[in-house]
Amino acid sequence: MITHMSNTVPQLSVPVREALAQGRPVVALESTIISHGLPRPDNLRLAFELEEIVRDGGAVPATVAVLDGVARVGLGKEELERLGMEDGLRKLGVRDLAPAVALGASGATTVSATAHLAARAGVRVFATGGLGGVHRDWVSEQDESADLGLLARTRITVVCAGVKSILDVPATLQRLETLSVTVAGYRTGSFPGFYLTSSGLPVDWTVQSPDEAAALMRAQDVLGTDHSALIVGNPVPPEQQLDPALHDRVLADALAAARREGVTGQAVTPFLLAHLVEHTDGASLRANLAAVRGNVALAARIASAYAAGTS
Ligand code: PSU
Ligand code: MN
Repeated sequence: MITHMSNTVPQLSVPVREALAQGRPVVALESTIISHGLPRPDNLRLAFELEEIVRDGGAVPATVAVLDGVARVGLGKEELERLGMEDGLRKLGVRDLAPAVALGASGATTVSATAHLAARAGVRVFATGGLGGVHRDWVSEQDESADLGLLARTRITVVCAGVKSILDVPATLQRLETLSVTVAGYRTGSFPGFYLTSSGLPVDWTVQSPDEAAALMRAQDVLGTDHSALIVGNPVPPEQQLDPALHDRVLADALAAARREGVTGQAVTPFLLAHLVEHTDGASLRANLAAVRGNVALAARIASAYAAGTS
């Protein structure tokens, strides 16, 4: 039962393989947000919609997952449907990839696992909602997402709306500085706040256009700092953000509930996100969807600008 291991790892879909071979732009998309981060049936609808947004932006979508022990970059319709509807899919960080492949498991990939597989396939740009990071109770729990360490050693540009606001955002930005991961705001001098347009914290660099982001990536390539990621923080438009007062109030409840119910490990992030959706009457979901859509559209433009300048 280990025949799948003789396949190329990761397995590329035909459109992704052809686009990469011809130097055309490809955008990687993560799958944890589909399987574990969003409620059904919005999740599956979004999976298809995000691929369409990438195509509209002139790039080829490459949703990443591990299905029946095969690590895949680029999924077909049935595979996307499995991600959106199948019960019992695992949440796979980068350390889970080898066991999932060796043991024939199926799961959605987090930012860390998606970035790893995408970079290995030669995909340069990746879009998600919000990155994982340092959790608020880090001193007692030591809970820091594997996303950060992986981005410190992976050649990929991640377009995101900052890090999830359930986290300790200042500590996360500090960790990114320590890890030497480049962070730039897209047309903003402040780090986006995921559901909120701004986290209230500054970023050192701002890019004003996809061309400027692509120029930054090419500078990483020639300087040899392309062994680590570029994080492009793309804020949700102010009119689509979650009301900041509501956000702060419900988030405090969610954190207290997680503590009370003893939620730990990989379960923490999905628990908090679901709690916010429920207790904001879906307003957090709408802000989350708006952020992801905007990030995917921008990622397609950055991937196109980068491909245009390097071919
Ligand atoms: N952003 C979202 N929803 C999500 C996530 C990010 O809008 O569900 C996922 C990403 O896959 C990210 C993961 O990599 O949460 C982080 O989980 P953890 O904190 O357990 O590392
Ligand atoms: Mn964690």
